[in-house]
Amino acid sequence: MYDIFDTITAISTSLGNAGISVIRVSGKDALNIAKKVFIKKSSNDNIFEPYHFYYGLVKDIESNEILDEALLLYMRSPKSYTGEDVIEIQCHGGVISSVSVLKNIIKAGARLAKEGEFTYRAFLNGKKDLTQAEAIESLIHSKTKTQHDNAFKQLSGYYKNELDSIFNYLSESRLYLEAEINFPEDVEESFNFDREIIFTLENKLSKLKKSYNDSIPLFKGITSLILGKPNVGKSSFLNKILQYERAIVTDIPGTTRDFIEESIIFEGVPLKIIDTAGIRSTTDEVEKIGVERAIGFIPSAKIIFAIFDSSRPFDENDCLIIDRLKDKKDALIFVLGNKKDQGILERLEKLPFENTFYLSLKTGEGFESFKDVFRQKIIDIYSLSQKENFYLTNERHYILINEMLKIINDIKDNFTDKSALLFSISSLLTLYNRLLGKEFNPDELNDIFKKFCIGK
Ligand SMILES: Nc1nc2c(ncn2[C@@H]2O[C@H](COP(=O)(O)OP(=O)(O)OP(=O)(O)O)[C@@H](O)[C@H]2O)c(=O)[nH]1
Ligand SMILES: [Mg+2]
Repeated sequence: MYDIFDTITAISTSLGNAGISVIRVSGKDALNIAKKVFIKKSSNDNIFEPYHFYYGLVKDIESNEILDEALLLYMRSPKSYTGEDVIEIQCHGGVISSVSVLKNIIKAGARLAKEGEFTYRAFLNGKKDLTQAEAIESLIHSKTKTQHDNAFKQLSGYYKNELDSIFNYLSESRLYLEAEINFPEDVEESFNFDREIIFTLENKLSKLKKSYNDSIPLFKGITSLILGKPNVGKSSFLNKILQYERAIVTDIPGTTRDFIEESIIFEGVPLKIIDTAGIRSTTDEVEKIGVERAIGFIPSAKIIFAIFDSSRPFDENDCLIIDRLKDKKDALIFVLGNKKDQGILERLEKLPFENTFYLSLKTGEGFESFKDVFRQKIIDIYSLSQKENFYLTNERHYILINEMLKIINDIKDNFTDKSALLFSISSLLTLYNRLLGKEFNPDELNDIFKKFCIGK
């Protein structure tokens, strides 16, 4: 694993054209390095008070060349992100400034940090438990508000806040039970274990376990299918959502023959959206496979955009699609009558579906009001507006919580056998400690932090 005694440095902002860039230095030499590379403008001394910003120049420690104008902030151990002495230098953005400042800091004695190494140190120094350290990665990579809010809850110590008091009780219980079993003659009163605690714990963990399944669409994308007969505007719809010409659009029915899958955040909602071949009976072998594939997606779809050309009368292909969808209750179905610019001949209201819209993908008419309803429906169905929801999203947490639930099942069968109870409680405590990283194996830690980027 990483060497924890070196002083490490990295550019912590993303490298590119930006106003400023922040270079972080952490470790016992951080302050010394600051003194070597930075000249204060306000005075000739090189005293840096913690938690003060200093304006000055960064100079090359060998040539004395001025590399950039910058601000420097010193955070003294243990009150810093990593728990060590930390220096942050804010220099100009752009590759040249930040890289030259970084190289200079390395010349002054720091080593380039590895992936997630700042957060790794924060974890080792007790600044964050392991679930909080993991939350940093989720927070940085969140693409929707829900993902962000959830990561933030985890970062704020969700697991500890929810579970610590229960595990403190279990930890105490372990001591009492050990005493009772090992030194029965010294224990006057038999320990009365509070069974309710186990049921409360089971309740909380079951909720977390369930939230993992609920989180999959919201974090990995809701499977969304675009269906319709040929030429109704399915690929036009895909392109409109993606905001670029992803799929070929022509007036030849049967243009799309295979399916096209894309991931997109649409109206703040992550979708795995699939455009399909137009559904019709056909003798063309290739098109037939395309149609079968389109139909094959229906069972797993959670959102369906059923597209019709409402400027023409429905035909048997439209009816076939309506028939396929009318009993599908586990998906949110949007019925879109496209080509409104050519008039409305066929009324969608008579169909057995709730959400119907007329629009024109050509002129854009009707698309905004469809988007408004889409957003509202998704918020309702996936409880996105409920701030108190927490989703377990991490597979490592999921595995540990499942193991805990298995042990709880054993305990529930046998509260009276004190040795068995002690054994189960000890196992629960071990699992909890692994969740928070109070107990860990180095390989597992390695796997967690190597997924981070440099600078975090
Ligand atoms: N007038 C009008 N034409 C449209 C509209 N939307 C799409 N079109 C046209 O309809 C034709 C078919 O559009 P596509 O998006 O390729 O339709 P599709 O459903 O993907 O067709 P297949 O891939 O063949 O199944 C193209 O010529 C589009 O330009 C609309 O709102 N109004
Ligand atoms: Mg198409």
